[in-house]
Amino acid sequence: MRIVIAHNVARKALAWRDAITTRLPQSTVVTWPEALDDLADYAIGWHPPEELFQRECRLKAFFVAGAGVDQVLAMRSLDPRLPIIRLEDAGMGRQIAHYCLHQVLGWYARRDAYESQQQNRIWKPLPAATPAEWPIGIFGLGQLGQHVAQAFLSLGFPVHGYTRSPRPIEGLRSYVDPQGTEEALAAFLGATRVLILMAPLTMDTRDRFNATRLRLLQAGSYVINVARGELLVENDLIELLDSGHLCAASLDVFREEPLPADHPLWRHPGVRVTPHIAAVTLIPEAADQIVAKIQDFESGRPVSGVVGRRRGY
Ligand code: OXD
Repeated sequence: MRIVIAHNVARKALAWRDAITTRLPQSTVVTWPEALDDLADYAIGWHPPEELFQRECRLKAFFVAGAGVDQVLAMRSLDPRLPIIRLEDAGMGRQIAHYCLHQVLGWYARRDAYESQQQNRIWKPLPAATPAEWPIGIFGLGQLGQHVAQAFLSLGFPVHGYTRSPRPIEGLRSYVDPQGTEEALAAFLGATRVLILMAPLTMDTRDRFNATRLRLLQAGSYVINVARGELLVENDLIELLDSGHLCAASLDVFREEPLPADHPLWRHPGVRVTPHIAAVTLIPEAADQIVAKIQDFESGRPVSGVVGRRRGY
């Protein structure tokens, strides 16, 4: 079997090559643009170049080496029949849950207020919160969203989930909305104090969170974006933070990455910026999963995680 790795970070491409070679010692694994003696059977990649799909025209499948598939689906040279297979959790759910818990528990425990009191040597206990006052709203209940939902439920937070298809999770209040209606979204937002964006970037989710929809959140709400920057209209978020309707936001993803040095989000007092690290691909876990899927593919067994091209995830 011939496998080509096309990762935009050279060091990671080599790590992927080694991880796949160890697991499939009979295969020939190279990193792009190195050529094989014949066309490749499979490619594994992250932000691959357009030329990959022009040269490797006999791929049986392309495996995305990360959570989101939007950048691959946007490629012009992609054959519409080529199966695109995404990672299914592979250790990312745990990481994203930790990221979101860290942000919410900091707000909940009034971290900023106590930090400022410490700077001014003020000893003053503030009223303690209860989880019931902090309803969490998760927009997008795929595998990662479900992981985050379970993490908050286990700590006693009320959790609301907005989803296209039903996800039976005990204790979760779900807003199942196959048509993407404004009514269901408004009901979900109205019940939410911390909005966590976890949905993929598609035509339906792009720019979904503009000023009009963010205003539907309870006054004094919080926003976490660990999905894609394009779900959120950043200037509208800033406007609502400035007006006081929103208290704070933790953003791990941005419309432009790296976030430009002069972008107002860097300096906004209500915003915490992290450089797209809420979940990183853990190569050993991801390689185990991809190799198992290649073996399923080769033996004609069904393979999970195949992206629906029209759906966009
Ligand atoms: C992503 C990733 O899809 O980092 O954002 O995997």
